[in-house]
Amino acid sequence: MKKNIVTLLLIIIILLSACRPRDSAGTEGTVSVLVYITGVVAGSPSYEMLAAGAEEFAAEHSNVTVKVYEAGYNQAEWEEQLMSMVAGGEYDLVLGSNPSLPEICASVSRSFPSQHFIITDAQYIGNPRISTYMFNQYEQALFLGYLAGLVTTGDMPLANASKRIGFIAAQEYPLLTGHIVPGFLDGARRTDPDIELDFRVIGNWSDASRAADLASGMINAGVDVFTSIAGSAAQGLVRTIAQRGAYAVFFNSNEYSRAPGLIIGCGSMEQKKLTKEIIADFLAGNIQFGSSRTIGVQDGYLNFIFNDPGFRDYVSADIQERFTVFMDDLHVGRIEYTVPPL
Ligand code: RBF
Repeated sequence: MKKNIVTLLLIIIILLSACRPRDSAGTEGTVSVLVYITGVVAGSPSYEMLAAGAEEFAAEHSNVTVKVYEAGYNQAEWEEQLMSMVAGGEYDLVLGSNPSLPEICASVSRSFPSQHFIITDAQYIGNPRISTYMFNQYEQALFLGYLAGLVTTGDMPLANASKRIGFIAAQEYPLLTGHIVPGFLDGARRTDPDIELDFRVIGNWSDASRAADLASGMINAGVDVFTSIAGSAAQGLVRTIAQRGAYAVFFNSNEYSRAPGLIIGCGSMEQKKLTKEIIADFLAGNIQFGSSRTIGVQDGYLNFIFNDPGFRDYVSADIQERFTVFMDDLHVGRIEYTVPPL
């Protein structure tokens, strides 16, 4: 009898603790974060910065633990994997970075309604457990496109007579086709309205050989300046421009040293800084769930990396000068542009 009562009490205690509402800082002021990588960390700067930011924050705060989980390239499995990761209720926060993640989180949220999600590189409004941060990638595409336009119409050694620039994408998705590609072409055409964009799609985020083949075909068609949104597959583009001689500009991170003299422009995205700020805000209970924030050049989350020999030593002086004026104007809001609705 006594044993039964003890067992019953134990069950009640366990049930009560499982049902206890959690505030954003967890139950004992500790926070357990799952960094859910929709792909593979290595070779994708946006994921590398997300994981590094979370791990660095955990190293600086003893009350924060971080687990980085790589879900791999099979997008059909992401929802089921995330569902099983959060099923145990051990994570106070799921952090991710991918435009397609909020929908998946919303679906998981229906089964686990108390789970909190914060997703960067995405826009989603209206779910009380999901908060998103969107980089203004139209803006980054605009200034990288402007530089590509100056180079393809200019007289640097590898620039040819055709006004043709290239874009290699891993796959098509709304943020890419709605903001990044149009922004890149808009920027380029501000230097010369006759510029054409050769846009080609790899089909996945890892096939560097296919990216190399596409790049080679595009060089044959007259492309002399490339960009890409292709994760680790972009290595194939780097290989081809080194073999054949062409330029490239890169989004989000410092890639100059991968092909000095050929990678002549790199944007930067402050994803690591943002990740650390997000976890700090979550700890402090300062995240506005249900809402989305857009951040760009004027907020200091997107920029161009001027201070690198890859730009300083290889881009002609007149192009550096014209591009610097454009970036200065962008910083002070003197460049007008319209971001299309997604
Ligand atoms: N970007 C990467 O760098 N590596 C990836 O593996 C990757 N996978 C993606 C998968 C999907 C379904 C989508 C929609 C985007 C992916 N991105 C990836 C793009 C990334 O989220 C971001 O939009 C670009 O890196 C531009 O900042």
